[in-house]
Amino acid sequence: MTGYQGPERVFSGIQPSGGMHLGNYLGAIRKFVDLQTQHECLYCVVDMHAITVWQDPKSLRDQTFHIAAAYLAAGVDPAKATVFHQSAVPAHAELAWIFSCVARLGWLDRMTQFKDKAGKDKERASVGLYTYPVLMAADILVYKATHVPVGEDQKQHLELSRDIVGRFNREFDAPDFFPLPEPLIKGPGARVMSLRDGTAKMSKSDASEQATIYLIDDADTIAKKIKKAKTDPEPLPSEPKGLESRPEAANLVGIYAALSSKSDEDVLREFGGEGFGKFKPALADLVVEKIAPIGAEMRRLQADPGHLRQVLVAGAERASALAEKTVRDVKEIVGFVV
Ligand code: ATP
Ligand code: LTN
Repeated sequence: MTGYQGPERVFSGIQPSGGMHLGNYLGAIRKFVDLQTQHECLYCVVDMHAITVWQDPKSLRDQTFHIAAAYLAAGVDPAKATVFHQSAVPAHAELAWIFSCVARLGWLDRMTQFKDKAGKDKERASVGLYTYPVLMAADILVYKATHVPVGEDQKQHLELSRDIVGRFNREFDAPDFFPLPEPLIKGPGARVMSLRDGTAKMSKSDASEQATIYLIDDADTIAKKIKKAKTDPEPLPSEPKGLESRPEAANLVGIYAALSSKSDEDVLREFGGEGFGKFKPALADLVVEKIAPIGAEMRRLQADPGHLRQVLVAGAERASALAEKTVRDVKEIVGFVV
């Protein structure tokens, strides 16, 4: 618990580390759009996080514009929400250093994403990949954000942010200083799985292009990927219980439900007893209807990187004003000469 009394604020970020996909849309960006009308929101392109694994400098800038384009194309309005890139606001890195002196090695040792991403040879992983969740905590707390819309995979990182807040507020005897950020995870689409393996999450970095529906895919490509998606030979069950040991079927039903704002029950009421020969074309039509227009708008926006740059730079200016105030106060609390 903290005694934080400040305003509610939403923060989230996406790494410019590859093509935006259906999982990013359903798990994150779609929520960003819904939240911007009721809350003060900041949406960041976290380029400093992206370089925790190698990024070719020749493509990083374009990838940053790609994420910004996805935000805007999906409906994030820079007049309502602050859209910016992380590296333009040095306060994130400053607070991350202080937080790295608050977080304990034991906490970071438990992070499953580090284990997954570092793979077998963790001696060769960057130090940044290891301290990644500390920078993430700084992203959120430099704005004293109270709510963080993310997909299911970020739950553990959010818990670490909360641990950092608890320890900071306690150790420095500043019980009201930082809020405990709440993850906003629930809802259909919080965990979209690969089209090739219903037990692995859909990811920017999947080796198979066929596993992932990119927001930039055209209608034809989307339809082909869904047609080829891995399934089993059984017809769809008439109730969600029947999906329990059928991860691929569960994933496709989940995508249909998330995009049509229905429950799995409703979808199975409609398609229960049908084979994939009937369900897949219906799903392909729905994904094309909802995603292809976003892709088209992204292409239009990406053709004018000058405009995207302006949006990011203006956003960074607004974000900096908030972030610098927090860092000044933190320096005071920690005992630095200010
Ligand atoms: P990578 O898989 O290469 O690590 P990513 O696709 O997970 O990258 P991130 O930038 O790490 O992309 O995630 C951006 C946002 O999208 C986060 O909120 C994350 O939780 C969400 N997200 C990512 N993949 C999925 C998914 N398969 N289902 C639901 N949400 C997802
Ligand atoms: N780790 C997140 C990206 C991220 C983020 C954040 C999300 C970096 N900083 C702050 C929410 C809040 C991911 O999706 N991989």
